[in-house]
Amino acid sequence: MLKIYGWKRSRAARCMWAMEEMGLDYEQVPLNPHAGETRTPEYLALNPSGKIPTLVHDDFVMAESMAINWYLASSFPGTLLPRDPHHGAKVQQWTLWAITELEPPVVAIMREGRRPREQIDGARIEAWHAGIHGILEAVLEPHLNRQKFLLPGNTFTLADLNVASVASSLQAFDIALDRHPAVADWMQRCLSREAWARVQQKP
Ligand SMILES: N[C@@H](CCC(=O)N[C@@H](CS)C(=O)NCC(=O)O)C(=O)O
Repeated sequence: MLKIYGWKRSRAARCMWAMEEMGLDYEQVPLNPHAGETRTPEYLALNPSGKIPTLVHDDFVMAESMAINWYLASSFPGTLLPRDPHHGAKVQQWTLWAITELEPPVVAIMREGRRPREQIDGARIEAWHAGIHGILEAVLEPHLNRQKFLLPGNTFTLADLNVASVASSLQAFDIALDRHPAVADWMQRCLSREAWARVQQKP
């Protein structure tokens, strides 16, 4: 039995996306952190950081969305995680790039936007925007100009899912992709997948 804790407006969405891609049967417990639902003693016993997502697979408990996705893709083999060790390593490379290079400035912009209007530092937001455009231009755009998906072989893999799940919030923070047409096309390919559409129907 697979159970994922977290509502879709969180990093739990990327884990549900992975399970939807793999056709797995799972239960979602749509915890809302803004309502204190991640700070109950029951939830803190599962995940002491009080963050979502958490995956429970029978009696095995996992935190950290990207580690959960690796666990899912390696426990339920399919096309998301290629067998070739070079490809598996590339999945890790892209995933780490997404969470260490791309996600931090996106989260910083989100947090800055939550401050009282008079305290928002527009110059800092602009610098984060410039940084994001810089790495998209230097890393993702040239790569996706050469191939349809992140790994060789024209196949959607966990690398695409993990990176697109981070990039899916760019638009919400006014980071337009029209300056990066190959990235925009790839995002369209990833986010038009039925599995992602099914996640959007969740609470
Ligand atoms: N590195 C963790 C981050 C988890 C995280 O920060 N989750 C957010 C929602 S996306 C959360 O639970 N925030 C509520 C809080 O910090 O209290 C992961 O990828 O799973």
